[in-house]
Amino acid sequence: MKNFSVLILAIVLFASCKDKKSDAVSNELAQADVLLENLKSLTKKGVLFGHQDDLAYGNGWAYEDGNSDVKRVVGDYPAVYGWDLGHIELGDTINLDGVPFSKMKQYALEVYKRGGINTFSWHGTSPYNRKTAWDTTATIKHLLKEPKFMAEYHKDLDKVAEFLISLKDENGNTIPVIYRPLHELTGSWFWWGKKQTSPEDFKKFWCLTLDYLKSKGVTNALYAFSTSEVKTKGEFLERYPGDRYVDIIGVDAYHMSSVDGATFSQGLKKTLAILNEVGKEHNKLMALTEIGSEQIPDPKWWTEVLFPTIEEANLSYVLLWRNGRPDHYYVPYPGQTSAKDFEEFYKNPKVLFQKELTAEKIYQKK
Ligand code: BMA
Repeated sequence: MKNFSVLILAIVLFASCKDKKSDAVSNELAQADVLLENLKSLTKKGVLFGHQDDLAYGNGWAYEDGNSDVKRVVGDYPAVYGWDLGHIELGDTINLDGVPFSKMKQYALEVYKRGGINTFSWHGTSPYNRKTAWDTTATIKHLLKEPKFMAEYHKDLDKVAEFLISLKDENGNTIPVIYRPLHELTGSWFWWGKKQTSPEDFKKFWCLTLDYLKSKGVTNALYAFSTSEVKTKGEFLERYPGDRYVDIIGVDAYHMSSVDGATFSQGLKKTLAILNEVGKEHNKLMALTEIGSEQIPDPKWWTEVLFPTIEEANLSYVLLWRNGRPDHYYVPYPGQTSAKDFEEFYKNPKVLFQKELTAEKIYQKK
């Protein structure tokens, strides 16, 4: 009897990892698929430039309609806008970095209306002990074994689902977005991290997360699977949940101040070559889902470090991290050391900002 239950459980878990998109395709899903297809062809033209929390705050300002540090320097908005859902699970009205969820929703609509792209990550607190995302207790193991903690996680996902579904335009159409849960999964600093979770448990958890969101009616999300920097293809694929559960593959990579530009570039190029191998074999869109050099001390970082590193990498987008504090920012503001170089980078025809993306009509079926 016991073996029989185990068998049934195994079948259910296995099946749950295979079934995404098997249902009738809804309008919203078709919309998200249009976005995915258009992004795939756009990769041939260039790489989209993105920035976390771009419209919410920047150097010396916060919540001023229309403002953006990127725009202050180059006169154009980024093409991709990152937002984080951390603390939505607590029922808070502002996220972990102080962005009101109501504002985030308003920005996401504004972005969609001008033909930009929204991507969401989730630095969520642990459903096991409610410590921060950076808690390194082996959490997933508990969630999979103990229904009371899984129920907590489901409650968290309910809030995420509610938010994603609420992203609608004036005609009631749900806005397609990129959702990037459980990110930097090959690092060991989040509760879902490598040392805290076996590959099998991670894959199971990824699939049940997506299945649960879908069961709650989320049809407008493309899913990004994003690791931290990896050294081998095996490392990248060890926790990969399968093609049906992933739309975009990516890595997060930061240029630390202790490392010179050439060394950073060389290392990241190796990771991007791995990403390209996997992307080709699995037919996935690729992205640098987070990148940056904190405070950008190198005046030529954009044209001499970033661009040469990503030039041949067939990426859909690069997302620079947030301009959160005077000591924690990743895009320049007027007068910043690298601002002039950022203007040169902007002019590069292979790097696409909002104006170029708007012309592409990314949400329209071609
Ligand atoms: C980190 C830092 C933190 C922030 C977190 C989530 O990289 O920017 O200050 O809280 O991302 O956005």
